[in-house]
Amino acid sequence: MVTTEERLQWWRQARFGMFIHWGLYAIPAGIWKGKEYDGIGEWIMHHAQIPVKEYEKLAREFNPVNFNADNWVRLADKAGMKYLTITAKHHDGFAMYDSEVSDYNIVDATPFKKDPMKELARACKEAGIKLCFYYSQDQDWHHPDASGNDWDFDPEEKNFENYFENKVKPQVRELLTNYGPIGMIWFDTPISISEEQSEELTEFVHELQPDCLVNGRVGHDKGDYGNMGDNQIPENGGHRDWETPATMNDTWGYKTTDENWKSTRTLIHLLADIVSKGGNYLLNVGPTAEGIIPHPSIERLADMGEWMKVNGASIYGATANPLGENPDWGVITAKPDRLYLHVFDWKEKIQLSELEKSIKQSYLLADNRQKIQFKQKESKAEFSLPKKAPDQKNSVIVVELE
Ligand code: JFZ
Repeated sequence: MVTTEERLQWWRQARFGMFIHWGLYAIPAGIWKGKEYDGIGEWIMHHAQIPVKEYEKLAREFNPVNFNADNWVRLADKAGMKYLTITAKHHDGFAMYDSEVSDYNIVDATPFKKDPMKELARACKEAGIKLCFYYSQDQDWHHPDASGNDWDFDPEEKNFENYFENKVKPQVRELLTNYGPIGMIWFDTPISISEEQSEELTEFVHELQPDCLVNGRVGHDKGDYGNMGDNQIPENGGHRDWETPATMNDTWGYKTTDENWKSTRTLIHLLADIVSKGGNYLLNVGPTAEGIIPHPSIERLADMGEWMKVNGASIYGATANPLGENPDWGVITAKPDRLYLHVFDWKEKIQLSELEKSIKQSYLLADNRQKIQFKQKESKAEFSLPKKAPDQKNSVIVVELE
């Protein structure tokens, strides 16, 4: 019997993963019949109340000839990401993998006719990155018995049990049978699912692949760990492991008009902040209908990878700040007998308090490991920083404790 603690070991070490929202919604990309719709791109069918009969015609146009699994996995790998979670089926009900359960899938319904998840499974295995699947187990706007589509279907007529037994479980079985070891199933938006069904689905995953994690959005506080709201970071982690799913701009699925990209500096600070509170950062990319990851995402991930090369030790396997609240100059991540001071706001002197051990030595984490002078008096210490703030890559200070 594998325990949740055992399942979580790789995940606590990983700390940083890639989220990929990719589906038919990348074709309209936020615009439907000439009208631009606000909000997240993968919700266009809902926002525009597109009838199933109209929306499913998009499948005939979906032909991502520029999709290259090796390129996508290499991007994640070079960014320092250790797991990759991709939408196998989002709320629109379209399966982005070869499903025998429903012909509404990328192999049977599109001119592409190939299974991108097979390619990603191979590429992830070669790169040593965990492949994980996002699966919308409750909302399915293509199915009369699922939640979410009350413009084609009468909510009073829905039989959720039928959807759960005859689409959800068979498709989750396919995902956990046909693609090798899966790191996690990332469920989402539990609305109609009962507590018993959330429990049953969690056990179903664990029976098929005992090492596979189940996220908290399976519903009713079940699953192996909790999920924060989108782009939400808690002040403290709460009662169990947690993860922040986050966007680089303001949408998960590709939108032609969303150019509101967070800077690399912001993304690195968010990563350090999340880890300093004990969480994981699942950072999203939204590929186009042609299979291309937008260039601003590629740029930011490459820069984050450069930072991770120098500072990864302060992230991978690191845990929450043991000294309590983060200071005003940055955040603190920790390992046994070691603190990592992520100095966002470089200044001549910075202070620590609540120390319970003596400091052995302190230095910049960057390759030059430049010594940092400090004075300690009981639980308080003051560090004298080099006047010239190093570039962002070199702004993590190691404090080794006795
Ligand atoms: C859900 C999806 O509806 C969305 O399309 C995307 O896949 C995102 C990652 O997950 O959106 C949510 C779900 C939960 C919350 C917010 C947005 N929440 O708990 O605040």
